Amino acid sequence: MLDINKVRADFPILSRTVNGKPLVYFDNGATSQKPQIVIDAISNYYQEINANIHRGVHTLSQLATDAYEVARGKIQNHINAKFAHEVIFTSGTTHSINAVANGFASLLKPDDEVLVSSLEHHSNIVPWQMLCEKTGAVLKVIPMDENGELIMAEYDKLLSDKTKIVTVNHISNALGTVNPVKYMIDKAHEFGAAILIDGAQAVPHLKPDVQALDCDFYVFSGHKMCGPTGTGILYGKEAWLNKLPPYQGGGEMIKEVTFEKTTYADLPHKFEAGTPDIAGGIVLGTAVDYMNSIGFDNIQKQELELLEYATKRLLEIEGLKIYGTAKEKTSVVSFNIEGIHPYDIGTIIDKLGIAVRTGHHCAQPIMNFFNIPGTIRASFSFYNTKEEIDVMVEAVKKAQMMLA
Ligand code: 7TS
Repeated sequence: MLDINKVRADFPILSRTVNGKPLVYFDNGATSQKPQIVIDAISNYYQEINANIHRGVHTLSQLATDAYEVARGKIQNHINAKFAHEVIFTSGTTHSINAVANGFASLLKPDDEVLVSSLEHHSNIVPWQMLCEKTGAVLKVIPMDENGELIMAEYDKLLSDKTKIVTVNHISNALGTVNPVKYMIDKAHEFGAAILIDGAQAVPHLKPDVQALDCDFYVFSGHKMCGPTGTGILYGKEAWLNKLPPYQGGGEMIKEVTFEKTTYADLPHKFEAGTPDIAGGIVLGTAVDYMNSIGFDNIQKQELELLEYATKRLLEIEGLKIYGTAKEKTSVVSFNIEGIHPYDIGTIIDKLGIAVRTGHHCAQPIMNFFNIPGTIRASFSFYNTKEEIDVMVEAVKKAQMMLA
């Protein structure tokens, strides 16, 4: 069981006020808050061992390099990657997806097909469109239904020998749908296609096992799982990472450079050009340790309770509609109130100290599907409480009265 008061005490920001009211932070889908241990680890790094990595023989450089590689090992263990060199540090999910999409440019030819799901964040749509523009490959979309669930019968029909890569999120940021990724991975492989799983919204809620999933790529951001901004991971199976050309050229990613020819470094360095966010990578390891110390069973139990409670309480409000009613859903409630623009509700409840996201959530095709400009999205973390949900429900009712 979670001792919620103890957990909340780990997050200094949760005790601040906003607009004179206690902060209610329900924008966890955008980014999570950070525990003190993560905040301290950032300053410890700069106070104790700051140096560039993989470069000097000097002691600090060794210490920083060791800490960076320890963090890589922690992430390898966390996602159960077979090798540490399959774990590439990036600046976030967006960077990771672009690295893979860019790599596929050398492998695709006109009329090959790329399958994306209709539930994607823009960062898992646009890089693939750019890839298709570059190569003449065709982008196909896996449709969804009114509940916000992908239609697997349609997915099965779209797959063919032309399919070269499938890309889908593990969990939808706008609706909270948990997608049947294991089924989708196995199906893609039946057709010899690679598959990338965007785990940006999954890693705050669950511990992915990339070997059990058997996905070819799994990508995520550190900042949504209690880690620092500017950090992310590209996991790729060794064979795929060896096959793809590097995304960026520069220092650290080479074996030998002459003006005639450059040879690339081995994994993972081939994909890590330039000086990375060293502190960020190390502290992402701290964040992973922190999440595991809370325990994903505890996290899921708390978040499921919050999801059920928020759904029930919000539906008490007249004219309120929830978007995203999938059977498998994480702790996200996207909603609108009849006749009121989501932005107006968001603005009023912000005055009452409540942070939610309003708008299209970088998922415009989902909003188009429902024929709405956007939603109000409350996304809960394990450190949120039912009392906070009560505060939000009362605030939304107040806003509704003011705007009616
Ligand atoms: N994929 C998904 C599923 C996401 O939810 C996000 C960010 C990204 C990719 C991009 O991650 P980044 O760290 O590279 O920016 N989602 C959101 C959100 O829902 N609200 O703000 C950011």
